[in-house]
Amino acid sequence: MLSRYKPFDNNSLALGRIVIAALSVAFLASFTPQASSPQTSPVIEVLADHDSRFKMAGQRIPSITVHAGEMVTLRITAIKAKNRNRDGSIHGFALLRAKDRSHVPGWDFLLRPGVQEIMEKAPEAGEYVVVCTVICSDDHDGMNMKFTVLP
Ligand SMILES: [Cu+2]
Repeated sequence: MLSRYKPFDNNSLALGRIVIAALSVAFLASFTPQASSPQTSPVIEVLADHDSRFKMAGQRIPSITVHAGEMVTLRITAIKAKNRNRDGSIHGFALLRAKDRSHVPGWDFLLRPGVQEIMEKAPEAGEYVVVCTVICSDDHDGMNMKFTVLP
């Protein structure tokens, strides 16, 4: 008889506990820092030039240095050398590991005439080399540059 008039029976007590638990989780979550998004590098300007060379302003020997895992933004200006691919690309920009010349997934871009912006996540720390993947001229084999990824 009495249980009928109890303000909190077992079911509503259990429900109350669940609500309190849920509120606590929400409350604590509001204080938990968000998972940090990857750092973004400053924009790196590269010229893929008509003489089948990569060039960077202010660098006699161009080389790129970034940090592992950061988002790298490249702004590449491509100017046609002697040849172009059937698909219209005039140079390429692919990343190889220096130690075994193996390709780095995601880092293989074909360049069209003009300016293109590319964003890609930096790979693990190490020494890499950028190579052109379009046979852009007789000098194509020399179209490469150093790419260093710091920890
Ligand atoms: Cu090239």
